[in-house]
This record gives sequence, structure tokens and C-alpha cells, in this order.
Amino acid sequence: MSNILVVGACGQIGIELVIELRKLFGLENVLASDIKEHCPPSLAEGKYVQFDIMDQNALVKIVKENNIKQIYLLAAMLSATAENKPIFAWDLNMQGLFNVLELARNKKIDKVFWPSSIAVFGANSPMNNTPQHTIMEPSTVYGISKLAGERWCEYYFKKYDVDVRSLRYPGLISYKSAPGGGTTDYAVDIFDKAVKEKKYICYLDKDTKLPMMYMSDAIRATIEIMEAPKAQIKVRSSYNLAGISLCPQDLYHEIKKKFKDFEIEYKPDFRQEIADTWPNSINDLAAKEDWNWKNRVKIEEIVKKMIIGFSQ
Ligand code: NAD
Ligand code: AKB
Repeated sequence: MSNILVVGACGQIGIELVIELRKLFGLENVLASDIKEHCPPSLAEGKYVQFDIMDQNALVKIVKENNIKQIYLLAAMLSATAENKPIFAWDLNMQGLFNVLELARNKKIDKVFWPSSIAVFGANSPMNNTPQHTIMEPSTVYGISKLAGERWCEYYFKKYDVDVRSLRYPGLISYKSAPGGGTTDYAVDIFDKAVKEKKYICYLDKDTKLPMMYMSDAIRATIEIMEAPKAQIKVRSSYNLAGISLCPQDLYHEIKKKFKDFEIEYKPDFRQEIADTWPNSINDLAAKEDWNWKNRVKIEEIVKKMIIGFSQ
């Protein structure tokens, strides 16, 4: 059994990923880590270590002491927050990745997961059914760092045979953990406000369509790509991953079926400009063909799960 380290375990994806990995591989074999001093109660049963992914010496020590063989690197600054701290975001998003890739190059670990994003696309990419390989000219710090990260992942694979695997996640929807400063966060906030206040002020325009996915599908995709035989992973930059495509108005209408008095107001802010450069929908044929990816959760089910989740 090889030990797994999840870096950025206290975030929106990390919490659910650690829980699932522990179910599959055992509590003792999955070490959660984050820069935060304490982990959330849902992770407290297993091992947790606080450290900064920018600190290469600390990373080397943790990997050695815990016989870590796989790293899921989730620590990053997301699109909206990154626009306010561009240099800090670039440093974190790139240096964290280099620290992990270098460990793999030196054969200290066997496998790496690193997430990319739909943010790698830009205003000149085809907006609908965006292909795996196409024009990529991101205009956000976050998107630039993700595209650069993809190129480095492929480079480390080709040059040093580093087994790094990656997905271009769409916006992820979940209620178990809060989103961390992205442009797609509205698709979580809207449910929270619908349940608690019956009113939501949306920072994106009503018809801004973006690719989205329910968290359980994203977690399954992450584990599936990591568990797939090495020969099946033919894209070594990052795979497009599609779930559903929706805009604020779609969610509003779905939620209104449950809460008749729910109201929404649209007040676009700086995040509108970011969203306008991202695809409406993406094509994930390569993931389907290479490692049998299939999205499961549809919009009606997402709405049902989110409302129940936020009502508890
Ligand atoms: P998040 O912001 O919710 O979580 C990131 C976690 O990393 C936080 O708990 C934070 O404390 C931790 N962290 C920050 N700096 C750190 C450091 N220096 N050292 C150690 N830990 C540190 O983010 P998320 O939504 O869980 O996203 C995880 C990854 O997935 C990111 O790379 C993100 O770009 C990518 N992604 C997320 C989405 C999404 O919709 N959530 C979509 C596309 C891609
Ligand atoms: C964000 O909005 O920044 C993230 C993403 C799609 O990468 N959710």
C-alpha cells in the first residue's frame, strides 16, 4: 500500500477528496495537509499535518517520514482572489507545483495529481463545446498559471517520465465545504442564500453560461484518472472534463420550483469579465475515450442535493 498526501486538504475539493480516498485506501494511508493550523472536524479522524507547500524542505521531510508515494496537490489561489493578488497567486500556483514535480523527478514519489481548470481557455478559444486542443490565450493570472502548469506537467512527463495526471475541472458545486474565491462560486452561494434568505444578489449576468459539475463526479474523476493504467493516460497536459453547462438564470428557475418566493437580482462585478472569457461548454471526448470517463449527476439532482444539503 502506498501512502497518499493531499496538499490543500481543507479546501472545497480537498475535504471531499480526503474523505473518499480514506474510504477507499484506509484512514491510516491518507495524510491530509494544509497551511491552516487545524483541519475541519470531518477530517479529524485521520492524520493531519500543517505545512506551507512553498516550503520544499518541509515537504521533503513529510514525504520521507510518512513514506508518501502519491501526492494530490490542491493548494492554489483561485481566479477571483488571484486577480487581487497577481504576483502572490503566480508564486503559489507555480512554486507549489515545482516543489512536487521535483520530488517526483528525483524518484521520491511515484505519482502526482494536479488540477487545471477551464480557466486555461480565453476569449479567442471556441466558446461552445471547446475542444481538448485549441487556441488557449487566458487573460487571468489564474488561467495563465494553470496553462503554464499544464505545459510543465507535460514537460516533466516527457523529459523525466514523471507520472503526473491532470484534469481541467469546470466550476464545482458542493455543500459540504465552501468554495475558495473562484468565479464559479455563485453556483454554490445561490443555494445557501435561497435556503436561508430566499434572495440572492448574483455577481454574474443571468445568461452567463459556464461548464459546471457536481463535486461527487469531480472526486470520482480524480480518483479514476489516478487509478487508470499509465498507458491509458495519453494527454499529459490536462484533460477537459465536462459535466453540465448552466447560467445563473437556469439555476434560479430550478430553485424556484422548490421555493416559489425565491428572488434574484443581477449585479455583475469584476468576475463577469473573467466569466466572459471562459467556455460555455467543453468537449471531453478524450477523457471518455482514454480512461472511460462519464459524468453522472444532472442538474435536477444537483438542485435537490444542494437544497437538502443547505437545509440540514
Ligand atoms: P480552495 O481554495 O477551496 O482550497 C485550497 C486549499 O489550499 C485551502 O484549504 C488553503 O488553505 C490551502 N492552501 C493555500 N495556500 C497553501 C499553502 N501555501 N500551503 C498549503 N496549503 C495551502 O480550492 P479548491 O476549490 O479546493 O481547489 C483546489 C484545486 O482545484 C486548485 O488548484 C484549483 O485551482 C482547482 N480547481 C478548482 C475548481 C473549483 O471549482 N473548486 C475548479 C477548477 C480547478
Ligand atoms: C474558479 O472559478 O476560479 C474555479 C475554476 C473554474 O477554476 N472554480
